Amino acid sequence: MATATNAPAFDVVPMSGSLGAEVRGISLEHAGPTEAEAILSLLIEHMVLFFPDQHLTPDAHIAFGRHFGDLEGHPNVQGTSEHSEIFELRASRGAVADEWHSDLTCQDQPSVLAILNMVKCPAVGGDTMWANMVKAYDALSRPLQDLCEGLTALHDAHPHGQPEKMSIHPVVRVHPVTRRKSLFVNEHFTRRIVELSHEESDLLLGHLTRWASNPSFTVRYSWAQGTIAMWDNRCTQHYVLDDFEEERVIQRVTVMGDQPEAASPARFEPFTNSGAPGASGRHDRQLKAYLDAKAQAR
Ligand SMILES: O=C(O)CCC(=O)C(=O)O
Ligand SMILES: [Fe+2]
Repeated sequence: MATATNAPAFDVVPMSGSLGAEVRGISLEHAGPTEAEAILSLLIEHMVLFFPDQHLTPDAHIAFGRHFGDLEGHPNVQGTSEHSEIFELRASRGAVADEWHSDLTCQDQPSVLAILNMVKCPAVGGDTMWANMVKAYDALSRPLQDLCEGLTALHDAHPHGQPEKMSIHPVVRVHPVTRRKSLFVNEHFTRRIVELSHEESDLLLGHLTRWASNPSFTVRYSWAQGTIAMWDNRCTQHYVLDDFEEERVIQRVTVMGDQPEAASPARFEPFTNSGAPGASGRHDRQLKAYLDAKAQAR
């Protein structure tokens, strides 16, 4: 049971040792500000929440999302929903997010949280996994934590067919509510550690993105139609298993307005070698183009 004084009592069952809890005993359709506040504190504690048997209409889904901030459908990908606040994805095979990611880190302001409605799911397969990025950071060695805290990384919207859309974020960020540090690079959107050479960046990014998906940081959820899931996008990553044949339809509302805060100020200059006459200069071109455009915009 949730324990905060005067807070509504829900049944809360943790789903793994790392993150995630199933919440019963609440109708999200009838949730008001008091329930929303209690849900938000549960979300901060468990990072991802699952509410089975909700069967929300699109309007009720949007109304529930509005308790938590401004909504945006999807800035880069055309969904199929008639409601602009809802991003809908239909898949019968493939076309699922089967790469680990936090949502929209290709933007200067990635999403704060997402609320997903499982409209139709296969009888078997199509589970989603989440990973706890606070744990992923905490379990790094001290020297690697120290190195990562001084670094930033370039993210782009290549997975959305728009590689020219880029943003730079700290490799380690601080959660605005808990003040806990978390690892903030992902295999889907992150291209390059800005302050390292491309060879060093490949090595470190490869390690960090593999590390972030270590099974002991994760929870795996098997869906039923009508379940609502809600995740804190600031300190988690997720991954959808592409192992199903039947139709799978999700609708998502996305709460925007997050500005990632660095755990410590950048300590090093960007590394670009793109002026180099040799073939190796090409590896730095994307980074150089982004830094030049930023400098011009100033
Ligand atoms: O289909 C899912 O389970 C999650 C899809 C996803 O990555 C998202 O909605 O951000
Ligand atoms: Fe996602």
